[in-house]
Amino acid sequence: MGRFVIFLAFAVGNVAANGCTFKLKTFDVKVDHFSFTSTVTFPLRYLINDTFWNPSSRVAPIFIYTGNEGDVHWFAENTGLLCEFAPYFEAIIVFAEHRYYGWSMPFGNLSYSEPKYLRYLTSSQALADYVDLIEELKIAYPKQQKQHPTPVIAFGGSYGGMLSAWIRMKYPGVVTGALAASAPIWMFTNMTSCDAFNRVATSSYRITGGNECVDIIRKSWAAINRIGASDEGREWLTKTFKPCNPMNELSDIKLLKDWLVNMWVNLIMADYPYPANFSSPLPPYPVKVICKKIVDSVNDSSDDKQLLAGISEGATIFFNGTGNLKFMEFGTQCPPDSEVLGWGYQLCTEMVMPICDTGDTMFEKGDWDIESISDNCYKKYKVRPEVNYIRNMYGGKAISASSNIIFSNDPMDPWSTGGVLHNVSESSIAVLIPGGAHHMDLRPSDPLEPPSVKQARKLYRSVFKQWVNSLNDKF
Ligand SMILES: *[C@@H]1O[C@H](CO)[C@@H](O)[C@H](O)[C@H]1NC(C)=O
Ligand SMILES: *[C@@H]1O[C@H](CO)[C@@H](O)[C@H](O)[C@H]1NC(C)=O
Ligand SMILES: *[C@@H]1O[C@H](CO)[C@@H](O)[C@H](O)[C@H]1NC(C)=O
Ligand SMILES: *[C@@H]1O[C@H](CO)[C@@H](O)[C@H](O)[C@H]1NC(C)=O
Ligand SMILES: *[C@@H]1O[C@H](CO)[C@@H](O)[C@H](O)[C@H]1NC(C)=O
Ligand SMILES: *[C@@H]1O[C@H](CO)[C@@H](O)[C@H](O)[C@H]1NC(C)=O
Ligand SMILES: CC(=O)N[C@H]1CO[C@H](CO)[C@@H](O)[C@@H]1O
Repeated sequence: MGRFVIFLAFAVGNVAANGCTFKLKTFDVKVDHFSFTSTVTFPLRYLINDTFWNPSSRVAPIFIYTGNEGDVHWFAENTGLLCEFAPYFEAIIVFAEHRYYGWSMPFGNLSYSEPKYLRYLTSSQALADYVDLIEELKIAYPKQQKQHPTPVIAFGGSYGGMLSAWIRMKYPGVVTGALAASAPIWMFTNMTSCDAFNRVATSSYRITGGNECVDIIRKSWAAINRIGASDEGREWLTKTFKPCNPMNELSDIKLLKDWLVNMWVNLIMADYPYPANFSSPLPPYPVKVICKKIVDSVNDSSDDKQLLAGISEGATIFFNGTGNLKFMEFGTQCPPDSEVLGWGYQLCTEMVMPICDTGDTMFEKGDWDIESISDNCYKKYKVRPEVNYIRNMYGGKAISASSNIIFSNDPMDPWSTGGVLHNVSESSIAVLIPGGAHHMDLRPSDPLEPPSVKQARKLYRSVFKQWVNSLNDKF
């Protein structure tokens, strides 16, 4: 995947993304927003479509997607809501790229090379980037009637949704309201119990993939431990799962298990009723498809190898839909990937999200061991996580003073265990979307999506109208 090549191959031009087309632009932001002594800047990338913008409208807003941990195009391609709403609201549409991802590297190819360059990768710096960009856009796109302020609605899904909620909480004078879709802002220490995530994931698999599938996945961890104990077994695992490099060490087993855990989590998040395309194309209802493949392939066998071979066939559907994949992305020698490195760093600093397992789910039993996580973080990045950082920075559960935020969640999405599932104030509300998986409400509308998603969009439209109107009523 080698995302580092992206900024070398960068060219300004037009980009098509999912119905809307965008202009790709850059905007210089400070490397360190929280210092007056340094004025060093770097270009942050964003996508913009101003076709629907109506400067003579009293209420026409800026819609800004507060980009998360990846290339900005990826979010534009998988988010349809802004484009679908823009003509009605006569809005400008912007997708902003998160610093240290995609092409937006504060120190070019050195950005990930040393702690002194990586230290500006924080959610607060990213929010400050977006604030400066918004203020710049307000100037670049003035209203004809100067007394009319430009409303701003922030959008985001997952970590991007956390950012959209936080930017409204932190900068209420800049951002009028926020849609935080599947945003686990309470996935932090002492806000949710650490075993909830795996429980909800397992329940979802029981419903969508069936008990037999859950049973096979549950057994797979011990099977990997048994086979991976010998050199010969690891050779077999290497042949079967095709990591970037041979699994020579005993410690490589953990990488395989972590990679599979990630796959199961990503798969349930992406359980959409229509075909989707992430790292590779996925069929509709991919959980059902992949579980069926695995169950058929294991065929009631209790043989470790047959069980794991079945799992690897499922993994092939998930990752290798193109048939072009050379190896699976796990191992100690995979090519560097800024998404993996960057998110890894964020997990090692601010994003301390405890997940544990009591041994009665489809995942492996395990404690949340912050000491060993901290030591690994230090080894890898020379930093240690601060468990209460996010709570202190963004309010934790004490957010009843917030306003104009929609938190949307499918209660069967495991990330909803860290989501806001009840109304926290008059205008910071929770919307539950059964069957909505991980932020399906942001994705392009599709005839196959469940009615709950259509209803949620209807509600968003009327709530957004209130937000933009109420801002202007004050003038
Ligand atoms: C914005 O998207 C629409 C399609 O929905 C397209 O017609 C228009 O040309 C785009 N504008 C820009 C500036 O790319
Ligand atoms: C960064 O890129 C320059 C040339 O563009 C190259 O000379 C240098 O070795 C690269 N540095 C790293 C750390 O990759
Ligand atoms: C899926 O996405 C990849 C990369 O984002 C792209 O190269 C490919 O053409 C897409 N495939 C389909 C079927 O849309
Ligand atoms: C499944 O197992 C049964 C009995 O063990 C066997 O007869 C059958 O051929 C197997 N099916 C496949 C597809 O391997
Ligand atoms: C992906 O699929 C192709 C075609 O079936 C196969 O040759 C290749 O080995 C697969 N890659 C991986 C990593 O499984
Ligand atoms: C929160 O309030 C909104 C509107 O007042 C309502 O539609 C919604 O059902 C409430 N959400 C929950 C989870 O009670
Ligand atoms: C579930 C959890 O993480 N509980 C912790 C909450 O905070 C106290 C004091 O810091 C800890 O002792 C608990 O373990």
